[in-house]
Amino acid sequence: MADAAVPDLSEILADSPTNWGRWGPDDEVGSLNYLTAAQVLAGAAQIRRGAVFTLQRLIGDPHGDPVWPGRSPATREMTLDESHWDDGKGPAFPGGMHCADDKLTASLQGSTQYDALGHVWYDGQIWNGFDSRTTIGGLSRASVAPIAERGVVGRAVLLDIARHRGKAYLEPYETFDHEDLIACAEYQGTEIQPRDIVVIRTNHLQLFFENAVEFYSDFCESGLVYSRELVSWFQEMEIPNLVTDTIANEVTVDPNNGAALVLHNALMRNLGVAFTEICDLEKLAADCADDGVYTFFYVAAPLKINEATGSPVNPVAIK
Ligand code: UVW
Repeated sequence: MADAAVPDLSEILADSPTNWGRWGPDDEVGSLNYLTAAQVLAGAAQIRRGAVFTLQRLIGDPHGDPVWPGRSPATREMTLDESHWDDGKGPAFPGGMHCADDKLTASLQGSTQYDALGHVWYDGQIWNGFDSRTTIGGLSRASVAPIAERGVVGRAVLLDIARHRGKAYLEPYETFDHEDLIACAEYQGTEIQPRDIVVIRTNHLQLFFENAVEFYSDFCESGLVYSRELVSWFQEMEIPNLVTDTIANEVTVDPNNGAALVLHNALMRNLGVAFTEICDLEKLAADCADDGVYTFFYVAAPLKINEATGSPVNPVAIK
């Protein structure tokens, strides 16, 4: 239910930049278009040691799966295992093979994931001006499938905001902006280059793993906060992809206007920036702090799921 005291996103974002039409009227991958062959080569040039880091969180983590309030963590169920043969009900394969099968019931936004560009909207239009009615019954425009089809490969930079602030993790409601990203890069001795995939560590989800009940009792994740200047910076820097270790990549409720997920709309809907959420950046961040190198080759391919609003993914960082 909308709160009458909170301005509509159309008001908040009235003068916020957009990239609609930049890649033609049928474009469904937005700022990922910046990831040209030159960016793939610039990314590959970051490989120095052959050190590989996978950034997905474990689905079915015994310590819990952090999800947006209202979504359920994935459940996995065995559909075939040795008990079927114990009970005399296992299939009789010629040669006597036994096997195990299982199935996953999962929210496509409920783990480390890519959002489709059509995942959020306001004013009846999704990314690139497509009608929001194209989301009914499945995203016939700007689903995750076109992102999965092209893949996401390029040079990436880790901005360790928690470390820059001298903290183990950022607190609920704690915000930062593009100036903080620039300051963090300077502190790290790193340059954020145009078309870099921006990877931000807050380690905010440590709070979920310490006490999930408390984490959800007053839910407001730390993260980037909207300003027109921040959106212009993303546009001018031609940032293709925002990757973070929080559930929603931004402060949940904007402290300046009370609206939820403003950057989902300003960056994803309006600029076409791809969002990758709920990453585990701890091992990568420790390595970057250790060798002082915060840039790397980033490769991610969400699953090709027809008309889906998002997809699980296991991004890979290579240094
Ligand atoms: C919501 O859609 C609420 O969040 P996310 O993009 O983090 O899945």
